[in-house]
Amino acid sequence: MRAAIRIAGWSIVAAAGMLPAAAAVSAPAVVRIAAFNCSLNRATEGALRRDLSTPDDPQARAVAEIIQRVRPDILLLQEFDYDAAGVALRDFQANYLARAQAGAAPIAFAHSFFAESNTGISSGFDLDDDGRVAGGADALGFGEFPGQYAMALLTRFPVDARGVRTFRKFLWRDMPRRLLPDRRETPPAEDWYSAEELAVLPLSSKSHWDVPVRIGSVTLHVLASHPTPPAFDGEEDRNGLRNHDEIRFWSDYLDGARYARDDAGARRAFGGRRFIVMGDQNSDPEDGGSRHDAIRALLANPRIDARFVPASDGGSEAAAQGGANATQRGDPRFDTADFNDRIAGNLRVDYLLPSKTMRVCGGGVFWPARSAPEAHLVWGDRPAPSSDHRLVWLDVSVSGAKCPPGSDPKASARQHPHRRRRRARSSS
Ligand SMILES: [Ca+2]
Ligand SMILES: [Ca+2]
Ligand SMILES: [Ca+2]
Ligand SMILES: [Ca+2]
Repeated sequence: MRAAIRIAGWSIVAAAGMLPAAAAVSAPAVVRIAAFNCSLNRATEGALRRDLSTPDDPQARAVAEIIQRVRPDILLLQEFDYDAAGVALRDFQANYLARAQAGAAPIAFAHSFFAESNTGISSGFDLDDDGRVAGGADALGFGEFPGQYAMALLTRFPVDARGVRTFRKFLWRDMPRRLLPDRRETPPAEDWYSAEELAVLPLSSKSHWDVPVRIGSVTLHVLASHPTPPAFDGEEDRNGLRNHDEIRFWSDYLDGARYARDDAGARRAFGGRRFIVMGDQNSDPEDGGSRHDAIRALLANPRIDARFVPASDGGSEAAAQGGANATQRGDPRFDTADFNDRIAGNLRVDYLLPSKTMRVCGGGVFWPARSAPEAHLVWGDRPAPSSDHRLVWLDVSVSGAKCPPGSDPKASARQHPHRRRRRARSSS
């Protein structure tokens, strides 16, 4: 039995009769955190709910099997169509995750968080300048109906509902040093959008969430967002610029900026000690059509430990698809999405970026080699059997304590020397 608690416009679905937070789940030494753009979006409103109302949707089964194979404790799903009552998310758990897929053990998450998305909500303006007010590109975030391509968080650990902040409504024009698109033919700079349009256009194409998760006695802030793809526009690059600023939001947030009013009206600096920036940023640091400086700055943020990069064998193998892949600079082992090779090629766009206050013990990208037993879950003709993105995971010692034996040696080998150096410095 589950109860939906609605607070200030967003909902939390929690197991009824839940124990107090600290008693619910004791803190494990290592927590597995995953981000998965699972492509559980549909062309029309209600279609995902219909597909998930039975246990038979082949794509949802493949997505669920991947989750059951990796077995994360905290999982961010992206491109998961929103419905206000959380029916699709509940049915995905009951009809897919709770059922063994191809022999994999069922998996349950006691807690979840989801909220409205700007996608598909009409702006009332002709934002893409095609002469009419209609279609996904005129919405507050690209989408054909409200909540298409939304996101949802599933977690074994309780969400601190009162500590949640969302930044769905924060206006792009109110971001300092924002990069607004320009219409080259007309004199003022940055005039692609009118003042009236800028008065309604949010920064976030879906939403930006700060969701505190209580893991035993410590709090982990999940910082989740899904910036718009830097494509599907013209030379004004309105989506590329928005993608850049949506990513830059987190750099500013971690740096203590207080310009952003959250959806409850509060402006205050981020005070979290442990956090993980996660999700599909739609930007590769080396390749593809995004403005790379925002993602590079985030990767280099002094509070983030981005040294360990999740990788896969399948990503390497998929680079042989050719096209754009042939001229890319990034290591294909780090790719997390299998895009059209005539346009973008395969890219690293899905991230888990933990705070330095924790310790990375391992991780990976679920992209098995073509000869591996689980290959059928990701390899295949378009559309892919599960998603065009791959699940990315990280094993994290949230307390910062040493990784237990059996952790990924590559990760711990990189962690230990740094730790020793830091200790040496602080004791001198
Ligand atoms: Ca239009
Ligand atoms: Ca202009
Ligand atoms: Ca490809
Ligand atoms: Ca690549």
